[in-house]
Amino acid sequence: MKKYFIAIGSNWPNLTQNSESILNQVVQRFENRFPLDFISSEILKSAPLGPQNQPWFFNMVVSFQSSWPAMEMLAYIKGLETIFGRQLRRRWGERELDLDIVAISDEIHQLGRLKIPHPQMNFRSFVLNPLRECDPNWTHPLSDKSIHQLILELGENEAS
Ligand code: PH2
Ligand code: MG
Ligand code: MG
Repeated sequence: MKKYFIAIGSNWPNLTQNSESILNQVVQRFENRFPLDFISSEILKSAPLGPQNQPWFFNMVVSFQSSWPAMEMLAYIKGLETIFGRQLRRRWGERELDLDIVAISDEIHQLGRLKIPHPQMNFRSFVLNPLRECDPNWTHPLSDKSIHQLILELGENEAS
């Protein structure tokens, strides 16, 4: 068993649901499928990183135990993005649903197209803060920094 941390984001409605409703539906799917030690953070609203002419994002993180290999989990979350109406648009642009594997216990994957921990996580407070809600004891396996330390450092960089 290993502990998955998955970031969920949305800033665009699909045909039938707004972003908040999409997030709640997705959380339910994850909880039904992966009930073991399932935890979800609060939903937070954050200003868009990247192009500014798009709505604010709704972001959160869920964590749970699973023995699934990373590539199977990647296929599963890509399937969910499709189910919830994800359309191909500009990079870092608006999206109905974005699911990213942020971390898997203390695993490091650096080869191929799946990088774990997510290379951008340290720069994203909308990932770090919800992750800390799920597991305040998580440590980044590459830098050995605690989640608390990463949040402090991000705050210092943003202030400068
Ligand atoms: N995701 C992006 C690009 N920009 N900004 C916020 N606030 N939240 C996101 O989840 C996000 C973003 C591409 O994945
Ligand atoms: Mg993303
Ligand atoms: Mg993504």
